Amino acid sequence: MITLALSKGRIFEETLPLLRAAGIEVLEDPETSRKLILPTSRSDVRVVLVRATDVPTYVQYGGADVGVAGKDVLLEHGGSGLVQPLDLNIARCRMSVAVRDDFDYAAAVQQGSRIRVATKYTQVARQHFADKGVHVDLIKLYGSMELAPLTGLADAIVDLVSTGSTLKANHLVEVETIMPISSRLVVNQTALKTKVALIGPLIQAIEAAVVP
Ligand code: PRT
Ligand code: MG
Repeated sequence: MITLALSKGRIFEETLPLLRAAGIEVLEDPETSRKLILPTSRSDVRVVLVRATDVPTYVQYGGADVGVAGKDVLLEHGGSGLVQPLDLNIARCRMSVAVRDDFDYAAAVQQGSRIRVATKYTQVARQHFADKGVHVDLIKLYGSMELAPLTGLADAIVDLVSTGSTLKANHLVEVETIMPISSRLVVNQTALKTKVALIGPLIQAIEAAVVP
């Protein structure tokens, strides 16, 4: 049996075609079902639904053998106990620095001011500003980062951007792109060895279906 950890929403939706190409149909719709374990058309494959940020943890400790997680989530998790054989090129976006449209970020950086940055992505943000030699105080948030500059909680945020419409609706502007983000297949290090007969072909079939 292989247990595959997915999160509801964009990762689930965008993983389905890859699974289908590998001959796996998920038999229930997570948006209408209340089940957390979904059967598939293969009796030896099941899907478990977990929060996006919990996918690496499930796979690391063997609660799932395989999972799909965003690079953002994997960088914060650290990746220990995980093998990352494939970039699936799905759920794409970018991680960026954004500020209120009336905040002069370039001037603040040039003056060497300490900038208050709110983010869920403290590891990536710390590294990014250290590399640029920008002095920051990081404030950890778990959601709605866009609100922080509007309320005076922070000068800037580090968040994911895809269309840019969320930033625009909140009078924020992107001032730096930190990195492109997509989702990766992650595999439990031990399961990759002990269940290689099942997991090996699954990785190959998914790899063949990835749209570059
Ligand atoms: O939503 P929930 O709190 O349950 O969990 P989650 O936000 O961790 O999960 P989910 O499903 O929203 O995101 C899963 C993964 O999708 C993330 O880890 C990213 O790798 C990837 N992804 C791709 C995105 C986006 N695009 C994205 N646009 N994740 C989040 N967003 C958010 C962003 O944080 C911002 O609030 O969408 C908003 C910006 O979108 P635009 O289109 O207005 O720019
Ligand atoms: Mg979300």
